[in-house]
Amino acid sequence: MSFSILYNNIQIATMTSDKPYGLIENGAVVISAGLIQWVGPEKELPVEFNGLPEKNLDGRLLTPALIDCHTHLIYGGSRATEFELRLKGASYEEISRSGGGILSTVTATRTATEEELFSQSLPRFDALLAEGVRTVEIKSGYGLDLETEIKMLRVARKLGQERNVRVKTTFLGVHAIPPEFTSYADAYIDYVCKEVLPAVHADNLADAVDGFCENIAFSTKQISRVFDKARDLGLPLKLHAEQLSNLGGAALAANYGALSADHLEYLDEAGVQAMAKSGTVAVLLPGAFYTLRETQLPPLKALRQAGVPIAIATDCNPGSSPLTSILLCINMACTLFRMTPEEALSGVTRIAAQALGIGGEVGTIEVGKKAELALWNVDQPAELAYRIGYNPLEEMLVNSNS
Ligand code: DI6
Ligand code: FE
Repeated sequence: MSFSILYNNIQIATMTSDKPYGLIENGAVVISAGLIQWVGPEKELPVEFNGLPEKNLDGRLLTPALIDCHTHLIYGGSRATEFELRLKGASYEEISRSGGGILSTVTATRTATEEELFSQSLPRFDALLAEGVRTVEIKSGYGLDLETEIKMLRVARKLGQERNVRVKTTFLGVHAIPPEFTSYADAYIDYVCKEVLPAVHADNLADAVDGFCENIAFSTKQISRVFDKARDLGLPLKLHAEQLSNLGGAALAANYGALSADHLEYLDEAGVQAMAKSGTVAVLLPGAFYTLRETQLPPLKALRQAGVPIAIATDCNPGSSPLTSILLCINMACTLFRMTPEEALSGVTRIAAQALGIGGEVGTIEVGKKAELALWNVDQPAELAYRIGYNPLEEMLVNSNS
């Protein structure tokens, strides 16, 4: 429902880039018709807004609603057994090569009905929303056949409708080589380009296209073929690159003008430069780094120096990152990657929006942006990064014009 309201007595982390957190002390925000109409220090409020219904927010912290810009949260089954195997010494790569890993989730996802997939995924989705998230990117990639990829993407759309939040869907058909195509990866790429991607696009089920560029998955040459097709269809691109080794995937993505390249632990200087040149966002995923007990850190200093925008995300998936907490993700980005709390918060707001191509709509508290705000019971923004396993969300302030 649409209404006009003035919120006052707030500390506002606008997350604009002009000063740390874009912070406004003793601030006020006017929202109406689904949009932010005014934001600034309370004492500068224009007279035209006098007389609006007011709500005093008791000095609490207001941020843009958070954005999780990289998840695989729709899947069947669980990989707890694989977790146990890894603790006994098996590596993620070994498990993957012996038919476990992503392929075991593919079997469970193919077997599940659309309703089962929805009900298994909803609690993961809700866990994210409970911590102030209002935009979630969700990838396919556990179907690897036309029917199941479509089933996953339909469930993604339904989750967004069910909770009335923004879901951006990403087609990740080139996530792994399905069992039917073992030793025929190029034939699988043909199938994806000729049948699966066009059908997914015809049903308007994909907002972007992603791939897994890795020795255990697809080469840069194979990814290029999918990117060419996606570009023909007018779909934005993303890429899982340099997660376990350096194949030059990030530079490839950058050369295609991709929105983001994600993971990036093994990114080299040439990749950093290519991303800087194209404005491709680096999406870092501390949950996967933590779960896989990775020791190679993403090149944070080089990314900063080159001015590459940096987002962070949960990568919520059953294998390498069973993480459904955006606040823990923020904490991990600081503790594991040494990002500053301000960088981490920008990484789940302004820059995460950029990684999804929706930077003009959400991600900061500015006039004209969507009125999707999170109110926190904390004294300063760094507390959102500092606490571990604690959720200080007071409430979501959302104004929709529909
Ligand atoms: N990289 C990842 O970390 C996830 N996918 C990918 O390409 C892992 C997915 C899984 O193990 O199920
Ligand atoms: Fe991922």
